[in-house]
Amino acid sequence: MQPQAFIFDLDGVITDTAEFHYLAWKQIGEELGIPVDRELNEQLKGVSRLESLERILSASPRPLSLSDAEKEQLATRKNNHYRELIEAIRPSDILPGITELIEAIQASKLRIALGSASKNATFVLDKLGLTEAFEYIVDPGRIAFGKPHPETFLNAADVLGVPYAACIGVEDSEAGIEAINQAGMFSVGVGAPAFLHEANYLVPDTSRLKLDEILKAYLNIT
Ligand code: B16
Ligand code: MG
Repeated sequence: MQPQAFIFDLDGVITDTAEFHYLAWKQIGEELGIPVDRELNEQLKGVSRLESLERILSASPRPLSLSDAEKEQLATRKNNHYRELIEAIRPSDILPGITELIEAIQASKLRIALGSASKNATFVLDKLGLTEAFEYIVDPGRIAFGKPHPETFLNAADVLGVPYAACIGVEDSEAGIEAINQAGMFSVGVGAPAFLHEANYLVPDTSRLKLDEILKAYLNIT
């Protein structure tokens, strides 16, 4: 089958907002007496705000029992801090190689959608000046099951009207790679093999994302 569409993750793939999510959760963790280190953070990438909080609470060294209202408050505080951190994002914060990759995809007449779990995704894309590049942006508020469930990616393909097997998903998170694989799509991972070994094609960082290499790998596997 020939590929027809790319579905991109946002945080950690298009721009380094994954680091800002980490810093914001780390601050909440410090308030709660729960160390949020980079290893725990790998389990938070791609996962919704409330599910991320649940995973942090599960890592607590002492038993914590919080009401739903208290959890909502913590999640809101995390988001307020995150919003402060992303306020200054500019087009120069697009990660290396991404602009070139998007241009190459457009020149090849392939379709492009965004499959992010973040409710801040449209804000970030606007700041980066990239909104127009995406034909469709998944609204995570309308997704019942977040990553690692495949619904985010299936929704993008359904709206584009492209068969799942003709889609290529690009992700920096373990949960996201699982979601793409479960969707029956070709998965491209950006990051370390320790976390992303299930990816069909893996690069260490975004500067290594080259359209011709990705298409070669896709055609070899499908
Ligand atoms: P928000 P992605 C995900 O975005 C992040 O990786 C994850 O850390 C975050 O918790 C999730 O979005 C929800 O984000 O709190 O802004 O709604 O990687 O799927 O683009
Ligand atoms: Mg991500």
